[in-house]
Amino acid sequence: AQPILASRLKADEAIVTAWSTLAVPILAELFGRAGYAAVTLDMQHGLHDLASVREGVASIALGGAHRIVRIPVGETATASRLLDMGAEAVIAPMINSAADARAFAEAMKYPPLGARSWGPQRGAQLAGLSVPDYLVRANDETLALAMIETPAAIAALDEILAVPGIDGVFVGPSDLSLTLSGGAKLDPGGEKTLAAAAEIATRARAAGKIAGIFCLEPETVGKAKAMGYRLMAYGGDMSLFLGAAQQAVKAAG
Ligand code: 3PY
Ligand code: MG
Repeated sequence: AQPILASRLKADEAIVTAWSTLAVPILAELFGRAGYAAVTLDMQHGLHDLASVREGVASIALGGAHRIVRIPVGETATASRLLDMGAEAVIAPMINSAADARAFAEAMKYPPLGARSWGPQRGAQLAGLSVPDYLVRANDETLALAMIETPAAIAALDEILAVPGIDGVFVGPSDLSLTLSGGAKLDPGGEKTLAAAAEIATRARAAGKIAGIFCLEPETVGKAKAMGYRLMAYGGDMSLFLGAAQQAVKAAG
């Protein structure tokens, strides 16, 4: 049987996910070949659309990594479609209230937990499951991760964590720093942001839920792990490519 992202995270294993913003499926595959345990396709700020995600999740599987997708704000119907296409986890940005969390969980989970409509198609195939097995296992083995990136979300955190079907949280430190400072500054690695992140991880773990976070610096991955985070995003295709290309130009000059 193939490894299951949900099982690995629930067993407290640390997973680093690459961040795919360029809508080029082969790049998502190459992340896995490079050794990343997971790849996240970003439909919120990245260039991904449904067509590139449809091909991208299959490419991630070909590269041997776990398949995660981030939806645009509020697009809960898209979350259901992404599960049908084979995402193992969906990250939903700007979950600021228990009501936001309930709408997301409803799209992500089959009854009685939620109201996901039936038709897993490619999802069952990529999970390596028969269709009847997929029904039995999908609610436990696909993850709904709610992004915590505003003071409102922090205020509602315990209620968000208590929503049935929400498997964990995922911190967006850039938006969090922007909203915590009232729009004054982006400070994803700042003291105040990290203190808030530490608090979010503690509360998530206390609720028995998974904690994930976006990391802009490699050092933040270790710091986040020490705080209790287990899903860390680090490494984006655009900046990695630009950095490597700049080095090549320099080396050839
Ligand atoms: C944030 O830092 O706000 C994010 O959403 C990371 O992608
Ligand atoms: Mg954000």
